Amino acid sequence: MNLKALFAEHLSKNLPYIDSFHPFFNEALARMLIVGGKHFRAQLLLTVVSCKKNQMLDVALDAALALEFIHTYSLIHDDLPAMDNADLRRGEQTLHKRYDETTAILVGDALNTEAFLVLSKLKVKDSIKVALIQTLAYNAGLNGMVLGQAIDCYFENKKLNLEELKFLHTHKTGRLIAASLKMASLLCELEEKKCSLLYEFGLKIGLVFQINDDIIDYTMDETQLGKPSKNDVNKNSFVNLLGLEGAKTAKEKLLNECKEDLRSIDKDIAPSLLELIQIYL
Ligand code: GRG
Repeated sequence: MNLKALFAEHLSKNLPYIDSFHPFFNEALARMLIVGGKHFRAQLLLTVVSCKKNQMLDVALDAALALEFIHTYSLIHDDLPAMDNADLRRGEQTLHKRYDETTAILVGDALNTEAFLVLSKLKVKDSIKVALIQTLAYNAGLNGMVLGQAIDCYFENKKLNLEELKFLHTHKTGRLIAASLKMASLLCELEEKKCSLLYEFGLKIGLVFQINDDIIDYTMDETQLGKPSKNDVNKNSFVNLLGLEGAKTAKEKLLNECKEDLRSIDKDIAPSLLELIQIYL
């Protein structure tokens, strides 16, 4: 079974669940996870672990679960009326539309905290467990995705320059992607130098991911995307700042740099990661 299918199966068997008399909380909790997405971050982590320490794959599946819980929480909150006010996500009604705003906020909160509970139960050395928890907290939280989102929301309708735009998206999108690779490095106990090179590579590929997302937002329709398109008109997107052709050129340049970086970081990992990147970027 390939890693994508393996993760999808693991996720379907480990959906968060709580016994209570709430009539639909479990259904809401699982909804966006069942619908699923590309599982890009989970696949990044699993790819590195399968190349460097395949015997850790079972533990890595749970670490990947934690990443997808965090990522899914961020999308649920991003879609809320206070943020993007989106009706569609992953080709489905967003949670606040299907249920209500309160449920969507609380499902996001639950997935966020559940991610750390999952990590706290991993069967690894305490030092690795702490490092994994720190890595996810640092990159998803104040030092990463949350700060990026705060800047994105505050500066909607206010134009940022290229450096500021990169800062925003390195935090909002890049840090969680980079965390996936760092968590994999920690699980495989890779040397520190390689761990930080992979993290830096993750930040760069995260930026490519974001530029690509801006390009597809501009060029595809809602049915193709499974979420509202042309949603970035008032936002600080790479297409708005550089134009469509400029964004495409920037993406290709950065992507080529990433490919070169990867080949020099680790010869065992490079082919499989390049294959994964090729699929989505
Ligand atoms: C609410 C704290 C908080 C943060 C939200 C990730 C995020 C921050 C907002 C999403 C906005 C967005 C469209 C960003 C572009 C890049 C991105 C993260 C796209 C969505 O991720 P995919 O493409 O989604 O991996 P799937 O559905 O495939 O999992």
